[in-house]
Amino acid sequence: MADRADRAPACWAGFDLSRPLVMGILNVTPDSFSDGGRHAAPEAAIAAGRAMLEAGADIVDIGGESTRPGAAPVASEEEIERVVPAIRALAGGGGVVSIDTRNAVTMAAALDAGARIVNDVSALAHDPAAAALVAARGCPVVLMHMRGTPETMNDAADYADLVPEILAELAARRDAALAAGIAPEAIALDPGFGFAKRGGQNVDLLRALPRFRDLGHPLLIGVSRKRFIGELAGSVAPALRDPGSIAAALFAASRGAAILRVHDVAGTVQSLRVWRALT
Ligand code: HH2
Repeated sequence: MADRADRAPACWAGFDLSRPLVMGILNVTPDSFSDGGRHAAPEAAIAAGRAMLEAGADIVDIGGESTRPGAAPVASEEEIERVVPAIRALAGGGGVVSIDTRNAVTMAAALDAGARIVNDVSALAHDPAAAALVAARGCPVVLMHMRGTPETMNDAADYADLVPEILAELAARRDAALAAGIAPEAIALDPGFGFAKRGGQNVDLLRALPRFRDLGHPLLIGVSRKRFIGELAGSVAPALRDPGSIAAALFAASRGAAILRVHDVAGTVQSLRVWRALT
């Protein structure tokens, strides 16, 4: 255990990691699985992002392409048009913004508009130019585990031995990032809940978080409103899954998660405050 604690990074992206960070989800899309269309207009997106920062979000994660199972890709030009107004407004007001994208040109446009962090569900595998871009910009990056693409990932969830395979595949993406010149301290890792994982596999992954922490990078956990939360809660629709999502986020925090990617910022911030006061 001492070894594990020694290897846990103390900070990431300029944040002190002695408490879990809250990353608010802002999908500027017409088709995201739980909030599609709600923030598609720039004014609505900006207002929602400001409300998250006021509620205590450390980071607002802005995405212009849904990655729900079966989602079709969006052209980068359209993705950039969707995300840049919200990035400019929120970063211009002093908020820390991450860009949730698989495309290098969108990463570049978002960083130019003031985003500070790149969050890539393909772990920089989708776009051959992405790793060099992140290395050149020197920005923090989240590398998430996935197999296939959002269109195909549901057919790629067969594992002989779930945790060791995902650990090895995520470590390989981390090693590719290091080989591209990305600094080790810039990297956060994410097991990728719901991405090429079926119901109970997500539960097994959550329970195995300490093994992911042993990779030596901060862990980001994105369980908010995902299908397995709805299943565990008893067939609950996506928009009604925040209480179950918070329960899973607190469990993840207790197992070493450093960054919690959530829809319900206010609820998560309050729950974390109480949980921290009691532990
Ligand atoms: N999940 C989603 C999108 N981006 N990034 C990371 N690092 N980890 C995740 O688990 C993750 C992510 C999917 O959720 P959401 O953004 O709510 O929906 P959609 O992809 O439909 O926009």
